[in-house]
Amino acid sequence: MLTIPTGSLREQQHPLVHRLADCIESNWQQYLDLSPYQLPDELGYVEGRLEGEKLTIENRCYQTPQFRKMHLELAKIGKKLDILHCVMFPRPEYALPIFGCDLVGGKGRISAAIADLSPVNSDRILPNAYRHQIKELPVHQFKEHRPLPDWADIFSEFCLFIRPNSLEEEDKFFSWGDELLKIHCSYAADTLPASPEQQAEILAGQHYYCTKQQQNDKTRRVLEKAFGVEWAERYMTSVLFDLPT
Ligand code: 18B
Repeated sequence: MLTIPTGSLREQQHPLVHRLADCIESNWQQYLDLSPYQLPDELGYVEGRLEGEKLTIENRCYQTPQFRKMHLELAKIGKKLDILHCVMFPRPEYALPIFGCDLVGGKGRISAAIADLSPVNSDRILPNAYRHQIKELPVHQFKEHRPLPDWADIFSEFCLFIRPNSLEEEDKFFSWGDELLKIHCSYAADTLPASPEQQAEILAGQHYYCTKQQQNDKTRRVLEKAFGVEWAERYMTSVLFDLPT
């Protein structure tokens, strides 16, 4: 069994980032058979400066028989910005949705917390097994739901995008993310490859997902300011949302 290193950047980050990073990795360990995934060499751990603040990016990346790439990225810009970014890209042979999660915060509070299991089949509806289980989860109330931008038509009907308003809401978001991961990882661990026709559809759906995520200007702007336009483009298209082949 592969051992995931403990600690690191998350110890200096917002508690919700820290807890969710640990939770993601423990679900991965518990349900899936992980092996390392090699990111482009110089992009595993990155340091830069943004407006006089130190910017640190730490990437952890794995693959399994069902997942092409499971990426957990933590980033910190001085005291200004704390980020958790996570995407699980299934291999296109499997009819599995894409788990994605982003936490963005700064100065001690989280401003954006988003988690989804995004369908990539042509009808863009989650498999029934997922829908049944998600519908049975406890319904959490949040005071502040945030509107999704135009590019975000990739997300499912269950997509949760909020600004947590209290520790209790942070806990509720954490539990929701944990539940989605448990449903997803346990289903994925037993899933069999799809038919060739379905596989072509899945590949197209994953391409669509990645090209839409690449349009997130808020992510791009942070990276451009710290590392320049070309670097940001390369990072978004080769590390965050590379297209499957
Ligand atoms: N993202 N996010 O991952 N993004 O990567 N993120 C922001 O309070 C980064 C994903 C998503 O309102 C913001 O407004 C950086 C995944 C959505 O227009 C900032 C990295 C998902 C929004 C960043 C990163 C995802 C959003 C603004 C690389 C979903 C709202 C924060 C480490 C599955 C977009 C705020 C909008 C926002 C930055 C979603 C600063 C640098 C996987 C929908």
